[in-house]
Formats: sequence, C-alpha cells, structure tokens
Amino acid sequence: MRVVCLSGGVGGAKLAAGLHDVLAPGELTVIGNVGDDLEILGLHVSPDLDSVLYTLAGLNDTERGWGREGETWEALESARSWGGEGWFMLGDRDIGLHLVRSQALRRGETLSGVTGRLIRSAGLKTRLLPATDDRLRTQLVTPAGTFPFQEWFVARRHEDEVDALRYDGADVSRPAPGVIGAIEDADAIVIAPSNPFVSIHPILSVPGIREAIERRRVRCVAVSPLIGGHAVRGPVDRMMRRLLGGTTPALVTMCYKGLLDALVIDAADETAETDGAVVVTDTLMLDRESARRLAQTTLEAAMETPS
Ligand code: FO1
Repeated sequence: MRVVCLSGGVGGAKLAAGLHDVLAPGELTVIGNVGDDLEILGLHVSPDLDSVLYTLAGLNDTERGWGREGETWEALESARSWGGEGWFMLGDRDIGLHLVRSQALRRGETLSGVTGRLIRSAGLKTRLLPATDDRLRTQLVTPAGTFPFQEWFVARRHEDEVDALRYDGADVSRPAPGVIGAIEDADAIVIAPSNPFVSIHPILSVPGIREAIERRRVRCVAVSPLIGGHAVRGPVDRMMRRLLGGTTPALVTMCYKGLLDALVIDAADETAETDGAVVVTDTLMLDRESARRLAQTTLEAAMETPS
C-alpha cells in the first residue's frame, strides 16, 4: 500500500514515524514543508525535514520535540562568543547535518537530492521529499510587522497575533521531483496533525500539488492537530481563533476545503461542530506505540469504502 503523508515538523513527524512503522519498507513517502527553512550562520536549516528525518531514525529529542537527542551546544556558544547569531538553537550534532546539506546546496545539488542522501545515510527506506527545491518562505503578517517564520516563531516566541500569511516564492515554485508522481501513485493520502497555516498550506501553495490531490481517485484523510479545541503544542489554536473564529473540527476541515474524505479527531472534540465524515479516536501521540496506533486508525479511515 503506497501512502503519501504531507507533514510539518514535530506533530507531523510523529505520525510519519507511526506510518513508517506500520507500513512495509518503501511504502511511505513524506512530503515535507520547507516554508520554515532559514539560512543562519552560513547554514541552510530545514527544521521540518529534519524533524521527520530524526524522528523516523529514532534520533530525535522527544522532550524538546525538535533537534537531536543527547545534544550539546558548544559550537553555538562559540559562535555567540564571536558575535555570531545565537537566537536559533543549533546543537553540535544537528550542525553536522546542516554542514553536509549546506555544502551540497552550495555545490549545486538540489534540496531533494541531498535530503534523499541523508535519508539513505540513516538507513531508511521511507522517501522524504521537500515540497519544492525552490525557495519558498512563510511570512507572518502581524500587528508588529511582517516576519519570516523562524523570526516570529523562535525569536519573538510566536507572541504576535497573526493577521495573514504569505508564502513567498510559492507562485513560481515547482514541485520537487517525485512529488506529483508519489501523489498520483498513492493508494491513500494522509495530512498529518500539523499546523494547517504554517506547515500544510505552504506545501499546498506549490503550484500542482493541491491540484494533484484534488484529482486523486483514492481517499485523503487529515488528522486534526487539536485536542479538546487546544493545540497539542504550538500556536495553531490561537491562529485558528484569530483567523477563522474558532477551533472546531469543522474549521479544521475548512482549512482543507475540497481535499478531505475524512478527518480524524480526538474523542475530546467529539461533541464539537464537525463538517463531513469524522473518525473519533485518541490522537495524542505520547510515544512511538501511540503514534503507530494513530497511524493504523488513520490508514483504516483512508482505506474505508465510502458508503
Ligand atoms: N524551536 C524553538 O522554539 N527554538 C529554537 O531555538 C529552535 C531551534 C531549532 C533548530 C533546528 C531545528 O531543526 C528546529 C529548531 N526549532 C527550534 C524548532 C522549529 O523552529 C519549529 O519546531 C519548526 O520549524 C515548526 O515546525
């Protein structure tokens, strides 16, 4: 069974790992967000791709949610002491990956090319594709000004309310090689419990990707990022309240208008307003086993024959 999963960082990576575990080797393709990417200290960092890579490989820090387990921070401390930027926490182990990626990109390799090499170096059979090899950057429009994603999220601790989003570069971007083919060949499409605005919409803003999903003949199922109307982590609930006026499953479905056959929601949201088919389960992924359970339920929802 070939499955495509659209994913952002932390929450998406957990479901991707669950899918990776329950599917046969090579059956999963993850299409990752690159709207969060940044260039810092001369390094190209792709936080969402890295969260997926580290989580699939079991190298991720489960407490922090991002970066590598057992991390040290010597290089960053040194850079800071020499007057370098120190607001974005790059650990020593993590930097090793950014060095390899940045060198490859500088030599003219594509982001999808180097990401494929990294995945193979980790011994993984799952495919991880950036939505695009082109430059696409999410910008948050707030009352305090417009900020690139990581400046708003990390440096400003996502305290500014968001009035609108821009996906700079999306209009002229092209899907990375393999993205459209993977969607067209998939037996099911899964949208991970990531933030729709900053993780999934940037993927869908690449011309051709949304259209390929709209053309599908298989089912497309999303997992809600909310539990009891609250974000498991991050600002998705605040963003939904400000941009959409609430945090119901119906509003999550609205974020993916025209794309979903079903939405997987947590039991805590069962009584809230829904729109279309929903599957109710426990969506909290506390460990790899609960991620596998959620992945299994999501795949069952994706294979159901519509009545
Ligand atoms: N998140 C933070 O809140 N603070 C950080 O300093 C930070 C550094 C960082 C470095 C590498 C990486 O892969 C992720 C990092 N993140 C950090 C997480 C990241 O900003 C977000 O989780 C994602 O971009 C949102 O999907």
